[in-house]
Amino acid sequence: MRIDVITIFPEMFAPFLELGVLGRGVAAGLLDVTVHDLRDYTDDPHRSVDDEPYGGGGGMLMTAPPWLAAVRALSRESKPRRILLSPQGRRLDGERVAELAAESHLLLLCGRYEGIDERVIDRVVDEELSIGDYVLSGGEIAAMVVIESVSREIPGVVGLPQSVERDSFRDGLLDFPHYTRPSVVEGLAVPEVLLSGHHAEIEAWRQRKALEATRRKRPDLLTERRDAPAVGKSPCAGLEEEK
Ligand code: 4HQ
Repeated sequence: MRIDVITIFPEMFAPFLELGVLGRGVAAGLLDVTVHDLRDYTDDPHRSVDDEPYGGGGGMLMTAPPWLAAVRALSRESKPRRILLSPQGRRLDGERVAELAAESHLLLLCGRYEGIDERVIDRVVDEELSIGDYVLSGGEIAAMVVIESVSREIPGVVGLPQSVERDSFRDGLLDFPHYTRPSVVEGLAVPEVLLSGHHAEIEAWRQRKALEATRRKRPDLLTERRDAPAVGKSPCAGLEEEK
């Protein structure tokens, strides 16, 4: 997968793209991320990218011409899905992440200031995408959230395929609790079943703990599930007595 990013702060992306799971995926050529400086698409000596809003109101806006030039220049060889990070966008979730991972080329637009001239959205943006209902100072962190979550869906980026399958949300449930050595921490012992070597029992325990955690911490995930099992066949059935 190819991902291009347009920003006035390209330096923000360097350690993010070099380190950890993503760094390995990039180094292995599993995804090709290129970060572009919006100012390279200006044509004035000051390389300016902002101006005052028509109608007043204070603050500064990003002007349209550098964005139009940058997006068009980066859409020449292939037709990327062009995404503006914005609180006005549809909210990102695991389902959208998986859909974006199926694209061959993404172009992420990171705004700053009070936002971007609306005509950029009219002309060269396919969708606005939000990472949550709060306000950031720029789209860069939001773009990193998209890159990191999407990259994990690319085969080979995450070491063991089973760690992707097991993750929270994969089956619509939160993760089960995890334990490693030492076996006792401040008087708290590891649940016995995990030391038993009974793989079927361990699997059943993990499934039950995942359901319990979801019901307790994120009950909304159980009611929102598209594949929500019919009443009676619910995976939560029988949990009530345990409490
Ligand atoms: N932004 N999800 C960039 C966000 C945001 C979000 C506010 C986008 C500022 C300039 N982006 N502008 N939430 O808060 O994606």
